[in-house]
Amino acid sequence: MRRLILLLLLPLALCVNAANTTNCRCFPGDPCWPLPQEWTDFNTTLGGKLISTVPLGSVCHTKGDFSAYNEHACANLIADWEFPATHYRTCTSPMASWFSNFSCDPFMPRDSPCTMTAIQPYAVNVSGVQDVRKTLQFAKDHNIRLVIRNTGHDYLGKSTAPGGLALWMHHLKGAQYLHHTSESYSGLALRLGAGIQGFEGMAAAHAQNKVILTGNCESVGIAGGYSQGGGHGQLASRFGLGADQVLEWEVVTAAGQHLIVSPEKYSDLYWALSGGGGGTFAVVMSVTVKAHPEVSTASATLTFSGACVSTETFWNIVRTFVVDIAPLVDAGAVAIWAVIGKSFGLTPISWPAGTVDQLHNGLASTLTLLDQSKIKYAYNIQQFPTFWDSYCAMNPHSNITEAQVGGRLIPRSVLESDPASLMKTLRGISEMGVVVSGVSLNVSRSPVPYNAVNPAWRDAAISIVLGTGFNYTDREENVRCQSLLTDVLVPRLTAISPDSGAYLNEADWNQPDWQSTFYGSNYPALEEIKQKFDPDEVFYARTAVGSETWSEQSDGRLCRV
Ligand SMILES: Cc1cc2nc3c(=O)[nH]c(=O)nc-3n(C[C@H](O)[C@H](O)[C@H](O)COP(=O)(O)OP(=O)(O)OC[C@H]3O[C@@H](n4cnc5c(N)ncnc54)[C@H](O)[C@@H]3O)c2cc1C
Ligand SMILES: *[C@@H]1O[C@H](CO)[C@@H](O)[C@H](O)[C@H]1NC(C)=O
Ligand SMILES: *[C@@H]1O[C@H](CO)[C@@H](O)[C@H](O)[C@H]1NC(C)=O
Ligand SMILES: *[C@@H]1O[C@H](CO)[C@@H](O)[C@H](O)[C@H]1NC(C)=O
Ligand SMILES: *[C@@H]1O[C@H](CO)[C@@H](O)[C@H](O)[C@H]1NC(C)=O
Ligand SMILES: *[C@@H]1O[C@H](CO)[C@@H](O)[C@H](O)[C@H]1NC(C)=O
Ligand SMILES: *[C@@H]1O[C@H](CO)[C@@H](O)[C@H](O)[C@H]1NC(C)=O
Ligand SMILES: CC(=O)N[C@H]1CO[C@H](CO)[C@@H](O)[C@@H]1O
Repeated sequence: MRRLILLLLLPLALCVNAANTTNCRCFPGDPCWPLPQEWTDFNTTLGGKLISTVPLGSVCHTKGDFSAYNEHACANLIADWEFPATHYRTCTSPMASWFSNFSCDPFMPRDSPCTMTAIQPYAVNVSGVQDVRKTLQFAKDHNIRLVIRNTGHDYLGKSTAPGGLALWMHHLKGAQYLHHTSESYSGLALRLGAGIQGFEGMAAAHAQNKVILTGNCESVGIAGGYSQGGGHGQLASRFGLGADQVLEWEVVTAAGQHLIVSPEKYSDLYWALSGGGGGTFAVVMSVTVKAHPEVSTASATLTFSGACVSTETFWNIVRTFVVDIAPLVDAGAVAIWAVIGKSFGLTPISWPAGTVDQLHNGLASTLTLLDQSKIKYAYNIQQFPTFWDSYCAMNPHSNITEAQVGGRLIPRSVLESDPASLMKTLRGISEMGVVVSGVSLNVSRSPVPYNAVNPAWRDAAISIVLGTGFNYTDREENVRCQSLLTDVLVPRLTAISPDSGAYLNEADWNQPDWQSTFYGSNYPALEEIKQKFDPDEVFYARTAVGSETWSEQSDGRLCRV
């Protein structure tokens, strides 16, 4: 009897093996792709939480599998396109449109076909640990590419998976205020569900008269790519990066284990998750972060145009600003600034625990030069009773970034020893019509926190992000701008900062040597931890640790190299 079963099973097993002789993830249309009934059964085990994705732009198209043209709905979609909420409310739409690959693009002619090859066809609307476990199992059983999606802010396409299945974390919205006691920290903390976004986390902290680290863009998630990838914000000079705030991660591992991970328990996984990048080590269900006391905050915005002065004068003022704010930054301030052509905007500089007088003094050299150059400027400086008030009043609402980006962390040593060559480089880039933005901050910490944050962050004075425009209708132009970033612009920044790196969340997705650039000397250790906790490589994200063992084909199919 036993022998008979074996004999019966043998051809079946062969058949399963033959299902894919190539080393690729199963792709829609392949014979190995689950049958409609299998998806339905999977949906039943999930209690109906499986979503068959419909591309956002379907209402703007008359052709293709997903076309559902509706003039009014399409006009509304285009009007709201730049708002992050248009995308983060969906389980598919990436804010970096490059990763939708111009399919179902609302800006394309309405008769251009709406298909869905570049984004994931299915998502699971996660509401708990069991949903994650079942999805992991289904993806493993059917050899399907899995991706973790939170808000879709990612610039590098890490939350988008052609032919894949997404774990959509957005609805895990719990927030809990607590006392946390461990060997390394004893104090107040917030436990935040994986779907909590900056504005919700800040509000939860504010309700207790506390603050937590969040991004400048209020809709970036906290537990996902932000805290796992580093995470800067206006409190970073005072308290460190987002990853430095993490006390505990609640995770589900690739093997389906539900763990609480901390510097004391599963310390290697804690280390990797805290700065080693999202989407690759485990599925985070919630994060517990330090909550800090509120403080009175001084903050200022400054904008001016150099249209009526020489380029020389304009950049001399920019240099004065960038160099002379260093003492403010060391004392706890963070400045968010940008140069677009001959316009400069500081939006804002904020200094928790600083005073308006001190802040004004720190900006005095810049203002004096503006006066001497007879440049009109808009300057607004205020003292706020709390950081919350400052953030609400001074921080502009962020739209999605309609640009392709490249970035570099500029070390403090470059700013101090050779500001002239830094400025020459930035000016050269700016004169090519590229947006140059900077976040000036000081996240040096002593001792260096126990986590996998790229060591280049600890020496950095500025995180520079370059933006070449994004054209929704001209793919070739974007390809050209992308090559410009990869081949010309970012290398110029690298040339003046050869030993530094880049912020893995705000960088060129095509960055050569991304392992050392994004992760620094931590890469080998991160690879080992990836091997240990995800030996079958269930988790894959572009430029994530371990992702070099896969390559994406032109149709989006993921294959082992
Ligand atoms: C307009 C804009 C402004 C920004 N401002 C800032 C800023 O001020 N400071 C800053 O540091 N960054 C900023 N960023 C970058 C931001 O931190 C990254 O885009 C980050 O990856 C977003 O994380 P998310 O979870 O919200 O997004 P997603 O795109 O959904 O996910 C990003 C990555 O995290 C992974 N991930 C998400 N959730 C989980 C989870 N629960 N478990 C495991 N992995 C997960 C995903 O798989 C993916 O790899 C900004 C981005 C944009 C577009
Ligand atoms: C899953 O089931 C729910 C509830 O029955 C249904 O609304 C949804 O459309 C189903 N999803 C798929 C992909 O069929
Ligand atoms: C943000 O997007 C909205 C909607 O597209 C637009 O009206 C607004 O001008 C944008 N704001 C900025 C600062 O670009
Ligand atoms: C996802 O699940 C949440 C509950 O966790 C529910 O409120 C929401 O409507 C669901 N969204 C979709 C698109 O199914
Ligand atoms: C940060 O500030 C401290 C002084 O508080 C200084 O010693 C250190 O060099 C600064 N680091 C950077 C990278 O600016
Ligand atoms: C995008 O490209 C098209 C075609 O080349 C061009 O007509 C259009 O002006 C471009 N749009 C922008 C915003 O640059
Ligand atoms: C993206 O678009 C290009 C050009 O249309 C196409 O060749 C390619 O297969 C697409 N890739 C994906 C992942 O959809
Ligand atoms: C049986 C099966 O699904 N085979 C697929 C394996 O992957 C290749 C692409 O690499 C597909 O073409 C096959 O259809």
